[in-house]
Order: sequence, then structure tokens, then C-alpha cells
Amino acid sequence: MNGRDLVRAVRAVGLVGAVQGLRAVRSSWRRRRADAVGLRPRGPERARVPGPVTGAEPAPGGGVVQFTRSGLRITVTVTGAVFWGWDGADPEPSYALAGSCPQPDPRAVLEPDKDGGWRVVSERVTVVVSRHGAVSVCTPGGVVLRRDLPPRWWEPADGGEARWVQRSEVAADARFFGLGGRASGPRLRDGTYRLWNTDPGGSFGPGDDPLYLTMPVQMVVADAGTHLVFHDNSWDGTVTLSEGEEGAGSGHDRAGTCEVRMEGGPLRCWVMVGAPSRVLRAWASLTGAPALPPAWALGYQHSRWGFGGEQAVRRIVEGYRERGLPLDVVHLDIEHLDAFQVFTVDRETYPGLPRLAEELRADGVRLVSIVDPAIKAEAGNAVYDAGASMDAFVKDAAGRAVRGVVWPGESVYPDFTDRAVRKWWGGLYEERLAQGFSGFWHDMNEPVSFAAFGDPTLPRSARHSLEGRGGDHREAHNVYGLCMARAGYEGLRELRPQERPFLFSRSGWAGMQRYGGTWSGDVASGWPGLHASLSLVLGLGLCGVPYSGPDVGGFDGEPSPELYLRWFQLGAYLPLFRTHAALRAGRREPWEFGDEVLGHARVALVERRRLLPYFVTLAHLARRTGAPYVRPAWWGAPEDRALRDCEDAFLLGDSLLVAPVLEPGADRRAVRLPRGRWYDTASGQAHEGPGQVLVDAPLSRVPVFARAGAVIPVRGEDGELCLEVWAPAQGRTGGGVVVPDVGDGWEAPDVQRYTSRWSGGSVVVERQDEGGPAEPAYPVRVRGL
Ligand code: NBV
Repeated sequence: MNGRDLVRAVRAVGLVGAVQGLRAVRSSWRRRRADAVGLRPRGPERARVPGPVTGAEPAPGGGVVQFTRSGLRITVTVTGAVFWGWDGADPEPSYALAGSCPQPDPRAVLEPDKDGGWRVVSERVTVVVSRHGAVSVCTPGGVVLRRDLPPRWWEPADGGEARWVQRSEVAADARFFGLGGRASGPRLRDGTYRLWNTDPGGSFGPGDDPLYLTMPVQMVVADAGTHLVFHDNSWDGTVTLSEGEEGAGSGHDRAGTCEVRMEGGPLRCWVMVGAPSRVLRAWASLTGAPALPPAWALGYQHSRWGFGGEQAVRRIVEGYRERGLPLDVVHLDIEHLDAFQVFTVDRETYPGLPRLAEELRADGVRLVSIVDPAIKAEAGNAVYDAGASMDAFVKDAAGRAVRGVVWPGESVYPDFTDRAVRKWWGGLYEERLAQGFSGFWHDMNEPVSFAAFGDPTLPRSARHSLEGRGGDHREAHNVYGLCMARAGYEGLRELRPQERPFLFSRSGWAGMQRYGGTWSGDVASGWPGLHASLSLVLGLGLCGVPYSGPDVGGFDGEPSPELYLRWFQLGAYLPLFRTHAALRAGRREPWEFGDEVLGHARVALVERRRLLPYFVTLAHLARRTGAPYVRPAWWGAPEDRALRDCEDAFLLGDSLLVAPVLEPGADRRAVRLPRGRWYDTASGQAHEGPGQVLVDAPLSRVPVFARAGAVIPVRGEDGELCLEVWAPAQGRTGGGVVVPDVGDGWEAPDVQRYTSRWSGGSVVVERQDEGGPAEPAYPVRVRGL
């Protein structure tokens, strides 16, 4: 047991109590033994590189380049996304891809290149392969965006899974983003990032890595262009990043480098090139459009672990109501379950759950239920019995159900990589719907098994179906949460075909957005945790998962009134706006922090409700285009280096720039504006970007800027949709998209486009219909005049 294990052991006991602590010790030994028996020790290995090129064979979209010891298949697809795979790796099967692989681009051609190399030339991208297997991705103008050096494999002499490493170079000025949810970003500094979904145990801050939702997706932003690279491989691995350095005109730039190491699995990757919006559009077309949350899930949500029962929930909801504070959703955590068993209810503390749900619903408040994957391993537990009878659980190498330890004690785990198991599990949500729940919150699905030492998850040797191909936990671990989300989503679609499912999940992987969103997990209450909250949301958005948000106030401890308020103000501009806290943590109701905080929190809540139509529009746009609601400040101007380094402000859609306060004691802050005119929405004052401005950030609000010309759908005082229009700069035009809420079903939305312009001394707003300009469908209020 090393130092980290010791800390984990102490934490485990503190967290789960002595009995569970002992179980965790036993389970850790069990896991170690299972792997000793079930995994072959790594013996001698042989290193291999592709060797010299021997020829090439054209194929639709590109072709296959042969080397003496490997082959490289390159395919440019019609979406502009480029695939390449070594050693015969194909794009499928893949857990990331939404459907079948996109069609090859018939216009892409394979041609000989200089020095015996080859290249695939297409309209948007050229891929150059050197005669030793280096692969460069170039813009049509010939600028190299990334150069992957020839890969290297280590093959066990007695067969088995090969490890591999792929080193790449990017421009000296390039910045890295993504890799899933990272607390230390959004700009990923030099260091090694592990690709292994992990519950940090307890709470985490910016120094903790990895966290619950990792994925081998990087967005690389440089002067020469932006690209997204995805190594489609779910195995355990690491990504080591090192930013480059420019030689200040000496011509001696040091390239940025990236090294991906994988413990197994295919060496295959996808690259998308272009503006950030284009790259994410291509990503969404490859891995799936983000699920559209119902409008209520874009409202304000209150959660806590340990409300204490139905009456306590009623009191809290009443607390919001009597203070005139908008509340849309309440979340019930594991304490509402009978002995922590999934798909049950503790009848003592929640004797009339369906009635409570109905009452709340009548008041406009929805109920969301936590769902953990682990099932109490006890005959008589209906879910366990049903799962056992259909052989639904993850097994060990000897074919017995693997046991772990979670809240209900000794537990087994559904194998969500098996289609039949997903179908069975999806059907179990019927019980939740009957209890009156409208949405689902997947937790502990990294998956977690409490551990006194070692990795707090299943043995690496545990066997999974992997869609019938068969494999072990080394490959299945990172997609466990993704497959659970799929099970829940597909089940809900069958159970309630008329309603869009709402679910969000702690763990996930590339493609998670198809089924729902995610949240920060157990972010520590403290100013660093506040920073981490924004980093996570931004990073996940750039990996195609647009719906997420933190535990406002932090998961553990007691935030100071100021910290709570600043978190609340940030949360009000993030897609998932939810307060949450741990069992023994302080309270998170806005009125628990004094009258001043309550007053300012009310302003944030009212503003969120006013912006609801804008959030609904952004949700639709995310679904249609893959663009996240929350975008880094450089989104529209990746060539602006100062913006690339800006980590404390973000764009909310195209129209708003939000500058949250992330430091204690601040009442002013600097904000870097992208180019164009921006209005301080509090004062109406106009500022010209690009550049930095110093603005007031009193406790009462955080600075928010509106882009000149923006047309923003908002909720008027009478609840009707209105257009808030910010005057364009003289001689300029502006506009915006409005997608009105179509309810919780599947009705096709009406996407309305608006323009704004000056005409004879006033601002004219028009709807751009197919038949030409038309009157706006809603009342217009022009600001910034
Ligand atoms: O279900 C209890 C908690 C939950 O409140 C939290 O949001 C999750 O991230 N859950 C983790 C398990 C316990 C963590 C200590």
C-alpha cells in the first residue's frame, strides 16, 4: 500500500463508515487477486515501427499505404473528417460513432509525394504520409497543422494486446483544450493527463486528474488553424502535452508536442480541420447530435444528498415559493432509496413519493432521481434476482459475477456493453416513472467500487460482452458510463415515446451527448473549485458535450456567503444550473447566507428565468450544429492569441460574453473583449474590442456583455417571448437565431433568423423568412441606443 492508497483508505472509511470500510479492504484484495489470476503478466515485448514504405493502393476517399511492418488506411469522408488507422484498424466498431461511418469523399485522391511518400488530397485538407510513416495534416494552402511521427508498438512475445505510442508536433503557438472534463483547464498546461474515468473519492480541485469523464479528444488551436483530433480507443492511456515556444523572430521555434500512449486497442484516429464551429459540427455529425433537454431542465435546480424525507423536501420547495424565487427541479439523492438499492424507495422517509411528485409538478417543479449502476448482491432484491436470472452482470475470468462494494454493500454490476442488458436495464426506469420522476441523474458509473487501496473500480480482468466481441475491463471501463446512459436513454424513449428523456451522467466518453449531459461531480467548496467548475464546462463543450454544470456552492464543506454567491452567479449562465451538497455539508438554499446574498441570488435567478428562451435556443442550436452553449472567448476568433489564453470569461452563444468573478474580494475585474462592439448589459456602455476593459463587478452581479447587433430571445414580464436587440455599431448589421420552445416532445422546431440594421436613424429588426424579410414574430426592445 503506498501513500496515496493510505489516504484513500482513510478517506474510504471516513466516507462510508467502518463496516463499509472493511468491505472496501476486502474488495481491494479481491480485485488484486482477480487480476493476478485473470490477467497475463506482461512478459518480454518486441518493439515495432512501420518501417519503410513499400507501396500504396487507392480506395474511396484515399487509400492504404503499405510499409514493411504495417499498413495505414486513410479515408477522407464527405463531412470533411479524416480517418486513419494503422495495422488494419477500421473506423468500426466504435462506441463513439453515432451510426455508421460517414461515406468516403469520392473527390479525395491518393497521389505519390516527394521522397517516396504519399498524400491524400481533398478540398479541405491534405494528408501527407512520409516514407517512414509520419502523417501530416495540412490546410489546402499547405500549412501543417499537426505532424504525427511514425508510431511505435510493443508487442508481447507470447501474443496479446500491443501497447503503442504516437508522438505528434503542432505549431509553437498552439494551445490544447479538451480531453473530457479536466479541472485544471480549460487551457491544458504541460503535463500528463490520464485517460481512465476515475472517481477522485470525496472531492476534487484543480490539481486532481483524471476525473470521472475523460476522452481522447483534443481541440488544438493555433494561428494556422484549429483542429480536433480523436484517438478512437477506449483503453487506459495517457496524453502528455507540452506547449511550444516561439523563438522571438530567431526562426527557432520549438514545436508543441503531444504524446498519446495506449495500453492496448487500435491505433486509429479522426481529425477535423477548420473554424471551431465547423470542427464541432463535423464532430457532432460523426458522434451524434446532442440530446435536447426539455425546457424545464434549463431552469434552476435544487439538490442535496440527505434532504431528510418528504416533509423536508416540501419545506424547501415552500421556502423558494414564499420568497418568490423561481425553482424548476428538485433532485433526490441516494437517501431516498431503500437501503441504497437502485429502483426502490425508502417508505419510511418517502411514504408517498408519487403524491409528492404530483404536488410539486402542479407547482411547476419536476423531480429528478439519482440512479447508480451497482446492484445489491442479495437474493430477494428484485433487480438482483432478475439480473442474475438473465446473466446480466460483469463477470470475472472464471465466469462468476464480479463483486464490488458500493452504498448498498456487496454489489454486482450490469454489463451495459451487452445489448440485452441495456434493454433490460432501460425497462427498469418504468418504476422510476411510476414514482413520478421526470429526469435521471446517473452516478458512480466510472464504475466505482470502494477501495481501500488501488483503483476504486472493477478488476481490469473483469469480462465484458463488448457487443458480443468479448473483452475485458481494460477496454470496457471508459465506456461503461456511456453505455449506461444509452441504456437509460433508449429505455426512456420506449417507455415514454412522446417525451424527450432528460438524463445526465457523471461518467461518459466520446459520444455521451447523444444521450444527455453531465455535471462536475464532487467539486470541492473553495475558490479553486469555482475555477474548476468553469474549466470543466468549457472543456466538455469542446469535446461535444454541451450540457453540464457544477454543484453550485461546491459539493463538500460550507462555502462562505461570498463564494456561494459567486458560484451561484456563474451557475446562472451555465446550461445545468444546480445547487448540490454532500450529506454532511452545509446548506445550499439561497436564504441560508444572509439577506444580502439572498437579494443578489434572486437577481441571478430572475435573470436566468428571463434568459430561458435564449437557453432553449442554444439547446436547439447545439443539437443542430454541435456548438456548445458555453464557448471559450476565442470561439469566433481563434487567431486572437490573448483570447486563447483567456480562461476566466466565456461566450454564452453568439450574443453574450459572461465574465464571472472567480476571486475573493473582487469588486472590479478586467475583461478581454473579442473584436467588435460590446455593451456592458448593466450600464449600457459600449466598448470596442479587441482589447481589455476594466469593469465593475459588485457583489450584486457579474459583468455580462452583449454583442452589438445581437437579437436575443428573452422572457418578458408577462411570460411572453420578446426580442432584446442590442444596437449594431453604425454602418454595421447584426442578427440572431430564435428557436421557440416546442414543449417536451419531438415536434420539429421553427428556426427563425433575425437581422438588425440601422435605417434612417433607427434600428430595424427583421425576420428573414423564405419569402424575404418579415415583421418580427415577437415584441422588440432595442437597447444600447
Ligand atoms: O449519491 C451521493 C453522492 C452524490 O451526492 C454526488 O453528487 C456524487 O458525485 N455520490 C457522488 C456518491 C458519494 C460520493 C462521496
